[in-house]
Parts: sequence; C-alpha cells; structure tokens
Amino acid sequence: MDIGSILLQEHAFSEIMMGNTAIVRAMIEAGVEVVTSYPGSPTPEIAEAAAAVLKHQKLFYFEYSTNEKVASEVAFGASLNGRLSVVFFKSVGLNVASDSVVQFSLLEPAGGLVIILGDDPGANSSQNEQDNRHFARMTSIPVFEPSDPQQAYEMFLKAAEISVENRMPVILRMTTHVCHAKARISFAKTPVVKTDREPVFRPGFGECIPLTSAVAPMKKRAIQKLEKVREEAEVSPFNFLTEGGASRGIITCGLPSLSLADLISELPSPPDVLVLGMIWPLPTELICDFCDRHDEVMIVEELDDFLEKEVKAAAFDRNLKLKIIGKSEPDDFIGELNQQNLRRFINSKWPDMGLKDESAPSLPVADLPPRPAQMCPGCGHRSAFYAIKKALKEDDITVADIGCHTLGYMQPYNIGTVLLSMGHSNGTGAGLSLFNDTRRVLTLLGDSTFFHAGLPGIINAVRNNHNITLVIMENGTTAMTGHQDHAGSRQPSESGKRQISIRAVLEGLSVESIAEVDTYNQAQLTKAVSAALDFIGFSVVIAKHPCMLKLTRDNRRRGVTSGRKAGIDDEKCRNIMDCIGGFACPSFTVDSAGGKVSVNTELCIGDGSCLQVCPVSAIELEKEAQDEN
Ligand SMILES: Cc1ncc(C[n+]2csc(CCOP(=O)(O)OP(=O)(O)O)c2C)c(N)n1
Repeated sequence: MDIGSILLQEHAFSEIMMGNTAIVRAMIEAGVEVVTSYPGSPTPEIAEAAAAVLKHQKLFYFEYSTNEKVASEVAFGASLNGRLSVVFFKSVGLNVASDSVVQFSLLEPAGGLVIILGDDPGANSSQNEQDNRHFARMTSIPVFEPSDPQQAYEMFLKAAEISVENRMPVILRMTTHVCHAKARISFAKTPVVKTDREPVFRPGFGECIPLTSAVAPMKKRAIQKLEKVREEAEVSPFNFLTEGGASRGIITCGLPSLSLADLISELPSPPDVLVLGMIWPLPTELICDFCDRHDEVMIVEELDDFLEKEVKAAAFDRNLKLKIIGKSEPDDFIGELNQQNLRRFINSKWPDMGLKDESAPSLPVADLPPRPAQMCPGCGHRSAFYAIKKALKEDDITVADIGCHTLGYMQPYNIGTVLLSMGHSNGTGAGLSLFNDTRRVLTLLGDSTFFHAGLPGIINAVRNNHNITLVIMENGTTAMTGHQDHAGSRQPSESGKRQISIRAVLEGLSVESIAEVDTYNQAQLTKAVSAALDFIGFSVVIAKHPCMLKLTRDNRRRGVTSGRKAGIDDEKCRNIMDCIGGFACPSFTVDSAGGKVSVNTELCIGDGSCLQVCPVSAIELEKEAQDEN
C-alpha cells in the first residue's frame, strides 16, 4: 500500500512512520480543509504525505505559497471563513510570517488554525537555531511541543480541537528529530467530520480591523482565551509526572525528555520528572506544586532558557523556597540535547547524581575524512560559478543568498562572502555598494527566493539605482529543500497554476540591463556577467539551467537515460586539472597511483557541461559500455 492509502484508512491501525507523515493522518482525522506551506527543512515531508493523500482523494486544498507570510495569510483567511486550516514551515519562516501572525490572536479564526513550526536545534539545515517558543508570549498563541511522532499526531488533534473551540490559532512546535523520527504510531479510526461548512465570514463593522482603540479589547479577549487554555493545561495528560518522592526534580519538555528518560533509567534513585507537552500557556499551578515538593529543580530544555525563566518567575511569585537550576554556560544554550549533551549538562550541575561520565558516543564512528556539502554532478550552478569567476576581478565583492547556490562560497569558486536570510542579497549588496567606487558588487539569488523575498530588494535597487549586478540562478525549482514548485516553475496545464516569467517581472520593474544565458554556455555567461558588472546602475543576468538532479530523476522515472558518460582521453590529458581545481565536479577523481584524472561513472550524469572546461579538450562524452550491446 502506498503512503496515501495507508493514511486514508478508515479503521484504527498502527504503522511505523515519520512524525511529519503522522501529522497528515491527524489532519485527515481532524477534518482539515486548507493546507499551505513554504518549503523548508524539517517540514517538507508533511507536504509529501499530503500530496500522497491528494492523489487518492481531494480531501483538502493544498498550496505552496510564495512565502511563509502569504502561506499563513491564506490559511488564516480560510479559517476566518470557517475552514479548519493548517500552515507549516521551518523555524526562520516565522520571521517572514510574523508580521501577520502577531495579529492572528487578536481576531477570531472561526474555522480553527494550526501553525506547525519546524524548529531546528543544532541548525541541522538552517542559518540559525532560533527558539520560536519566544513567539508564544509575543503572539498570545498556545504552543504544544511533542517529544515523539505518536505525540505529534495526538497533539495535532488536540491543537485543532482547542483552536476550533476557542477560535484562536494554536502552534504545534516540532523540532528536527521529532519531524524525522520514525516510530510505530497507533491511529484512531477516521471520525465522520463534516467538512462542507458554510462560508461564515460576515464580520460586523470593524470586527476584524485591529487598529488603535480596537486593539485593547481584542488583546483582552486573546488573554482571556489564553487563561482558559492554561486551566486546561493544568490537567492535560500531555503534562505528566513521574514521581517517587525524590528531593530533586527535573522539569523538561520535547525531545530532551526522551534523552532524560534514558539517562536516568540507569540511576538507582532517579530524580522526579515533570514533562510538559503544553509549553504555552504554562500550567503554573502544576509547576509550582512540583517545585514545592522538591528542594532542587533542574530545568532541562533545548536552546534558550525559556522554561527556566518562567518557572523561576512563577516560584518567585509564590515565594517558594527551592533552588532552581538552569543554564549558565554558553554551551548550555547551543545544539540538541541528545544523551551525550544532556549527560554533560546534568553532570556539570549535579556531579553527585551518579550519571556515568561517558563522553564518548555510544556508537562506533569510523574515522572518515570530512565530506563538505557540494553541488551535484551536472549542476547548472557549478557552470555558472565557473563562468562568473572568470568575469570577476580580484577585489570585486560577491554577496551570497540562500539556496543550493550558497555552496558557491566554498572552494574553488569562493563566490559569496556574506549571507543573512532568503532574499537579503540585494539589500546587503546595495549597502556594500555605497561610498564604494572601486569595488564592484555582484549579488546572487535563486528563482524561488526571487519570488519569496527577493523582489523588495530588487525594487529598492531599481528605485535607487544602486550600482550592483544581480545574477539570478534560475533552475526552475526550489532545489535545496527538495524540488518544490514556485511561481516561476513550469506547471502542467491541468494544475490550473500559471507560470510567472522572471524576465517579464524584471521588465515590468523597468530594469534597464537584463541578459539571459544558459549556464552551460559558459563563455557567453562570462561575457554577459562582465558586461553587467561594467554597467553603471542595477543590472541583472538570468543564469538559467534546469536543476539536473530533478531532470535526471524525472527522466529516469520516464525510462529516459542519455546513455553517455564523460571520459578522459589519456593521450590528450596534460594533467592541467582545471576539471578538478577550477570546475570541481565530484565525478572527477585523481587516481592516487598515477596522478591521472579519471571519471567516476557512478556519479557522472553525462551532461557534458565539463567539456568546455578542459583547455586541451581531453574530456569527451562516451557512450556507456552496456548501451553498445
Ligand atoms: C525564511 C526561509 N524559508 C525557507 C527556507 C528554506 N530554504 C533554504 S534554501 C531554499 C530555497 C531556495 O530555492 P531557490 O531560491 O530556488 O534556490 P535553489 O536551491 O533552487 O538553488 C529554501 C526554501 C529558509 N532558509 N528561510
């Protein structure tokens, strides 16, 4: 059975699956009607599971929106109209969405709205480790935090219930390894949910306009709703105790609660533990009762001291006499609290607890050389960087942006020297170009990012005639996060979606210098970038080539292979090594014995983009041996 059919089963069942996938079953059970997202790890598998379901049954509407703010607004709008809605995105996505999300609890999303956040302790695939629990306080939105996939499923259902009941948004805060962990999950049977709700959006005058004096009563209502949810949190089974009368206690939440359970299971007299699954609003009575029964309480939480500060404040308010132990060293605020890190943390605070000081990882790790991230064989971005480098002068400034092309900052290209966020490059680049007549500025931007957050920086550059050259790395997809579609990607006509031309947008914005070159045409791209860099004002080069990973996968699925691989003509090869040192396609290797270049045909996709690189034309495309039979 495919995953779509598994998720759609009407009877109760149990199955091993990922936290992200389990959430989609919960969406089905809850009767979700609208789902939106902007891609970003660790959440894209939610979309994959949703797509698998939609192949069988159009149970809900799904879209990848232009960015997280738009995605949140679409879901919110649908909820205002009575549709139970879900929006999901990665941690930093909330920064983009927050300008609207901070208003959500002031209004009444009648259909219910669950915001799923993929936070990323350890920055496994993000540019920072931001702890989005802080947004809970700022937005007056309740937050659930599961510690495993079963809880992710159960908490989604509870979050949806609270949201519908109270007409308020609710956050399900996932973290990377809860999203991606696989576990056997017990699912309930699909209830009969009435989804053909009437459109309900008929607000009274000003009812949905949070402005000036209207804000105060709206805020009061939001705080009152939050207090109601807090009362529920006091008795929620998601906040639970393991108590044996110890004088020491630990308050924890999320994934660290599992590391903790494993660690303390080795102790003859373990501390008592309070696990919090509802982390906003906090069950302060439950917490204070727990504190009151212990002489010392340690707070075990990943990233910031969010719980710690709250617990200390609550204990202070009640004049409780106990020692509350939390974070003190910079390392305490960094990374995932896996068993190893948690052992270090607890031992540094309670050395007498009896946890063995096992600093070595429990699994043997082979002594492998480091493998830096790299672009795939045939990647059009590689050809682009190779060509752009030839157009650059030593002192030119290059500004990276977020996407696969960020890897251009690495050797041997070294293109892109500063990175902030999606779409920052033209703002930051403009700043770097000010009071700077001597160093030219080149900025980079992916095509998904162009639409996501790139446009305001571009409009600003056009408006103010900033002297920068933008290279748009157009590969037709959101490659880095797993090939999601975006406003500029080609869509089958039956999808009803329209493709927006980047060039037409730039022309519409009256950009004066626009060139468009296939990145495999390296000489032409070098020429175009040189000319653009010499242009005084804002110039754009669209460096296009389809994402070759996606193309080869799509072709393979259709049974199409080129049957060609690159090969080296040993007679011609002079060991110049530009294919390795300058172009750096991972398909090329130098054999350790003779120092000769050869091609790893397992990696080579036969794209031929490397042929132009060799000054003595020693690289050739050869037909694969098996094709000749
Ligand atoms: C605000 C925000 N949302 C999502 C992401 C996740 N993310 C990283 S790269 C990327 C897509 C980049 O796609 P594109 O601009 O087309 O470049 P490509 O990877 O295709 O080269 C996304 C969505 C992020 N880093 N920040």
